[in-house]
Amino acid sequence: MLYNLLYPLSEYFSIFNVFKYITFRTAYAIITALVISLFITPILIKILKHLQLSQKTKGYEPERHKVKEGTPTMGGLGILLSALISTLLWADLRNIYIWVIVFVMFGTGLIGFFDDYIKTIKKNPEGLHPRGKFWGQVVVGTIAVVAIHFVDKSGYSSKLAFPFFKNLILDLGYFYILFGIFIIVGTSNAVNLTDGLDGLAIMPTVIAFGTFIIFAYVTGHAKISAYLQIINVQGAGEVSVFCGAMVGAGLGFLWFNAYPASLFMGDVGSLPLGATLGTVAIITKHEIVLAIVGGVFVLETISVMLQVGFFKMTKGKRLFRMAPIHHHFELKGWSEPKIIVRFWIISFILALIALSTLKLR
Ligand code: 57M
Repeated sequence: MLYNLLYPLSEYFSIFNVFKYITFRTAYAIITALVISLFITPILIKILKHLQLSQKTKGYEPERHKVKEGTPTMGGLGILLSALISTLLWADLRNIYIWVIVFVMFGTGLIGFFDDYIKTIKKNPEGLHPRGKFWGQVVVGTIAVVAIHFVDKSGYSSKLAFPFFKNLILDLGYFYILFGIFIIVGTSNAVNLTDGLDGLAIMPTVIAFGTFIIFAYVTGHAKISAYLQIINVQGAGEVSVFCGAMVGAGLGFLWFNAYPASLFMGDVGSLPLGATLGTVAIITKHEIVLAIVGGVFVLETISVMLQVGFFKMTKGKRLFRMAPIHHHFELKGWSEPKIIVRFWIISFILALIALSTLKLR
């Protein structure tokens, strides 16, 4: 909004020229979201505590989780609000990609909200029926992927680029719609599965959005994308501003979610964080690279698939002590902060590997 309001004034006051730069607006989107998040989250904690919006544990979690009962949840509302305000302030509001992302954030946030509502207010620990949740995500994902296809001017919206192979671009045609929905729904659920220890989901999410600040910027930049021999998507650079807002909002949330957490994000946080990350990967044509950047989420999801598959095949035997895999390490006796920080380190290294794909081709 500031771009739309103030940049035209640069004709009279050259200082407003600075609003033209995505780098400047992204930096301030990070700071703005961080400040808002740090300011509103303590208020949110007070309100959630007053309303007693905490979740009952299901009873089968590692023993240590008993002490977490009573911790307020739905802190994701603070992440969404801070990121939204900051994005609306700093992004070019004529950019349709921004509105597609805001739509995904709102749509999946609503699904997460209903899930949390049932868990906390209705005191039903099972939450929304998994099928209802899934189809809700599919509807949001479909609308987003179709909208991105219509906005695209690059001609690459149904195409898939492969990291490390500059000439390998596969045209998926209409199958891209299914693939795109899979990315959005899959990432949304993967972040949700990861959200089982303090700070375990938010920091890898912050690292992933931080990495996508760079991917979005270079993909949207005609010259840099040509130099790096990656797909150029007109308007994708603006997505950096949104990614910056998510980094700031996420760090603000982490302040309170750090071990021992005073607040959990709830599904109202985890579902939109993952879904918007998937949407950003689709817009910036870095869908496969997302699997590297978000490797921790992939690992957590695969651990569940292997555990469930093995359990069914062997009629009751387990591959891990418990899935998702962070519970396995808990039951092995690792302390919670040790698991969390080690997963952060892995995320950071994966982000560096993902960034290296820009040059290694
Ligand atoms: C969310 N939610 C946390 C909090 C958070 C198919 C199956 C693997 C699904 C999976 C599942 O339900 N995952 C989704 C997990 C819960 O956190 C709330 O949920 C929100 C995210 N949706 O924001 O509001 C608990 O996680 C802990 N927590 C923290 N710090 C945080 O910052 O400590 C969360 C955030 C919180 C708190 O204790 O109450 C959750 O774990 O319920 N199911 C599982 O993950 C279950 N695994 C399982 O059943 N494994 C079996 C299967 C695969 C065969 C096995 O291995 O044998 C685990 N669920 C629970 N405990 N509750 C097992 C351990």
